[in-house]
Parts: sequence; C-alpha cells; structure tokens
Amino acid sequence: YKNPHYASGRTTMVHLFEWKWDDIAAECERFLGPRGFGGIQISPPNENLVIWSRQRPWWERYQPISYRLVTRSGNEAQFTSMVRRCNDVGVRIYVDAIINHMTGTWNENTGTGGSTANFGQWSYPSVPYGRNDFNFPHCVISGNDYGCCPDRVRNCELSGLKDLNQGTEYVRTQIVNYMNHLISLGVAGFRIDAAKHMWPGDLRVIFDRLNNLNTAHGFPSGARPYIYQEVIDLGGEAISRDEYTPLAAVTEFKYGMELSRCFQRNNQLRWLHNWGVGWGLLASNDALNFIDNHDNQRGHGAGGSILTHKQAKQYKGAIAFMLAHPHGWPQLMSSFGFSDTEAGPPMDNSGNIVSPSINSDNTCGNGWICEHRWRQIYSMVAFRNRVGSTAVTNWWDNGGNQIAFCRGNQGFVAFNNDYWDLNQTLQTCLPAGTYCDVISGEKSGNNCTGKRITVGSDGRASISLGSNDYDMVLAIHAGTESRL
Ligand code: ARE
Ligand code: CA
Repeated sequence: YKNPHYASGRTTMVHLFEWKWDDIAAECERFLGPRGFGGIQISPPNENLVIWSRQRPWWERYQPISYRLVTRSGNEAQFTSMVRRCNDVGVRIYVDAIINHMTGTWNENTGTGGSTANFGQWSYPSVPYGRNDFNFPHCVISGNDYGCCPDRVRNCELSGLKDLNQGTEYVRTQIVNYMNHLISLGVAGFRIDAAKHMWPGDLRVIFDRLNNLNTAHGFPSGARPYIYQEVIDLGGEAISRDEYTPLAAVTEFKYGMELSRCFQRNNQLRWLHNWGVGWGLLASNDALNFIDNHDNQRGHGAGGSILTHKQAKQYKGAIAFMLAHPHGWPQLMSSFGFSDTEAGPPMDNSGNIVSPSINSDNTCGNGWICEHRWRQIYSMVAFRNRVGSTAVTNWWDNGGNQIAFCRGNQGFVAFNNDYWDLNQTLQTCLPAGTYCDVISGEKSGNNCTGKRITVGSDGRASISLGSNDYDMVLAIHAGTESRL
C-alpha cells in the first residue's frame, strides 16, 4: 500500500481542494499531464450533508450522508469521466475517504444527492446504516483524551461526528464496497481521513479486502492501492504514527511544521544538512509529505505556525526544498483564497462551485490560488522528476541561512534566507554548459527569461541570490526545461 503507482518518471501529487470533476479532467489534460504531475488528491466524492445554516462551509464535505458519488464537485458520470481522462494523460486520482464517521447533528438533514438522515436515530437509509452500526455508549472526544486514552480517541465522536464501528462485519462491508467501487472506476488510492480515530486492526481488515487496481486504467496487474493514513502525530500523544506505518503510508505533519520553522527564520537552514529520519521524520517510503494541508492552512487540525500561500516568498522556499530533497512522497496544496477560515470555495447564490479561470500567465482567477500553477512550484516538480532517486551531494552552507546542494549530476539548488546577499562560486555537479534558472524565469526558445548560469568544465558556477530578490531559491537541472 506504499507505492503510489505513478506513471513512469512522475513523483508529485497535488491536492485540488474543492475542485469540480470536470475542471480536474480539463486540468489534467491542459496542465498536470504535460507538466509531469503524478497525481491528484480530490475532495471527498461521496454524498455529504448540505449545511446552508453555515453558508456551505468547506467542512460540510467531511460529513458523509451516503456513499453515492454525488457532491458539489459532480456526479458519478462526471467522476468516471475525470478518472478516465486523467489516467489517459498519466495523472492518478487519490480519493479522500471518510470512513470513521457520518454527519454530526444538525437541523438540516438533506445531502448533496437528496438523501436524508434521521440523526436522533443514527439512521442513514441511503447506505443504509442504523443505530447498531455506531459505537456506543455515545461519547465525544475531548482534548485531554489524546494524551491518555486511545480507546476514547477511537470509540468516541470526533467533534460530534457519528462514530462508525469498524469492528462489525456489516460496517466493514459497506466501507469496502464503497472503496472497491472507486477502484473499479480507476482510482489509484486513498487518503484515510481521521485514521487515528480507527483501530489499526480494523483498518488492516478493510485494506486487505480492497481489490487490486484496475488494469484497464493502465495499472500493472496485482497492484495494490496507495494508502496514506491521516494521523497527526507531533509527539507526546497516546497514539503514535508507528501504530499505522505497518499498515500503509502516513501523513507526516512534522515535515511542514519543521520546514515552516526554518523558512520563517525560527531555525537555520544549515541544520537541514541531515533532513530526514535524523530530524525524527518517518522513514522515506512511509511518509506523505507536505508543507500545509487544507486544515492547518486555516487553523484547523494540528497546531503550530504553518507557511501557506499567504507568505508567498517563504512558502515557495519551503516547497522548493521539499521538492528538491529526496525524502518521502511530496504533496502540494492547491487552494482557494479565503479570509474566513470556515468559508467554502467560490460559489454562486445557489451554492454551485464557480470554476477557476485561467490567466495568460498560467495563474488562476475567480478566487482560486492554484499554487500548483506558480512557476516556482511547477518548475520544481519537473526538477524532482528529472533528478529521480539521485542522492544529495556537495552540501554547502554559510553557517547560517544560505545553503546549496546537488542531486547527483542532474540538478543543483541554492537557497538564501539570510538578510544579506549570496554571491559564491559553487560546485553544481552539472555538465559544463549554460543553464536557465527555473525559479527566476524559464526557457523560451534558446533564451532564458531569468538568471543564466554558466557551468564550467569543473562543474563550478557563479551563483547569486540577493536578499531582496523576488524569490530565495535558484535551481538548474539537466532537463530540457533548464538546459540552454
Ligand atoms: C464541524 C464543525 C464542528 C462540529 C462538527 C460536527 O467545525 O464545530 O462539531 O462539524 O457537526 C473538518 C473540520 C471540522 C468539521 C469537520 C466535519 O476541520 O471543524 O467539524 O470537518 O464537518 C483532529 C483529528 C483529525 C482531523 C482534525 C480536524 O485527529 O483527523 O481534528 N482532520 C480530518 C480532516 C478534517 C475534518 C475531519 C478529519 C473530520 O482533515 O478536515 O474535519 O472528517 C491535536 C490532535 C489531532 C487533532 C487536533 C485537533 O493536534 O493530535 O489528532 O486532529 O488536535 O483536534
Ligand atoms: Ca472512531
């Protein structure tokens, strides 16, 4: 369950938070496929409770009312078409699977596909689930429970969301049927929402009953779904991520927390020379890494000060480091803009999601941020694809916040997070020639709209990164996007 089954040469997925299926299909064909993205985490595809009393918040999608594939993102036909069109251009789809719980208790009780529920009876007729399918006696998780009481974290309700009992054969069967339906439609794997709140033994039974990936969508025969479990473990709790790594991959929340500290100048970049397990991170193949996610970019989920698109220069620095460094499997966040942390995606008066518009410089409009379309970010996806599994070599630092390193003889990257300029002759490990820095600009024909770097026959080059430059990163590599 730890192989993402990306198409050959691809390495990186992006979370297209709250995007519609038709828009994702188009994005695969016009951008993600051609630019070498490996996959997409999509918002939950199953029917959720409609919550008009809170102006349709983004989090209504984390309140399932059935496993029918109908949401504000689209219906089953649109979902099916999206998966087909994305797989056809080499981009995999990963589903955010909410299998710990159903809805909370609300006055409204209608779903995005018209299903209803009777919360007082724990009744969800469209599955169907009833009272016997939930954990009793009914209890709600408190903040203290995380420190002491694994049984309460797993058998009580997460913020009042009705807690399914995955220990029963019936509940397991409904969940497995839902996930196998998605596998039959061609998805490559799952994010397991709230995995900390389910017993590892129950999850193992569920995972082992999943079908192999659909060979009609280009997966090799016998391929198991990629599974990454959402377990927030910053240390000090009764439940550890180590209980889940024997099952499948795990979301590495320490990754973004530590890199955010570094790029916010609360820790020096020079210490990153042994970034990886030396920092207490998960083993590389166990880790789904990211800087921010849909929760912590808006103060939900784990605490800490996390970089987001709102602090663009530092954020692009942290993302570039993630994509330049070989540890783990990286995931990018692609957001809609917000000031209200509860607000849902751009929508019209009827609650329909408004599609992103695409500007001539590749960026998005209509309220969408589309970090994955920022040049400094998508260029580093190509960098990562190019350098492959090469090692970090020729680490250089100035004893502070200026660092540089090579990836084999395929790529070179430098960072300046100091208050003064970086002007150094450094070993790039690249063949002699002229390269275009893919951060400050890009190749256009035989020209470079950014910094030109001349690598000598000894592999060395003069590197400049001013403290007032628009970006703090410089990156060149042996691929066609950079080599002049
Ligand atoms: C909403 C309302 C609530 C209401 C509830 C029920 O906000 O006020 O009581 O509905 O009606 C998201 C939102 C929630 C939202 C929920 C359902 O974040 O606010 O509740 O959707 O609509 C814990 C879990 C972790 C979880 C985070 C948010 O361990 O699994 O909390 N993250 C996932 C998703 C979320 C989603 C859910 C789970 C639920 O990514 O987007 O919630 O499906 C320590 C612990 C962490 C703990 C954290 C916060 O750091 O280590 O484990 O995270 O505290 O409690
Ligand atoms: Ca539970």
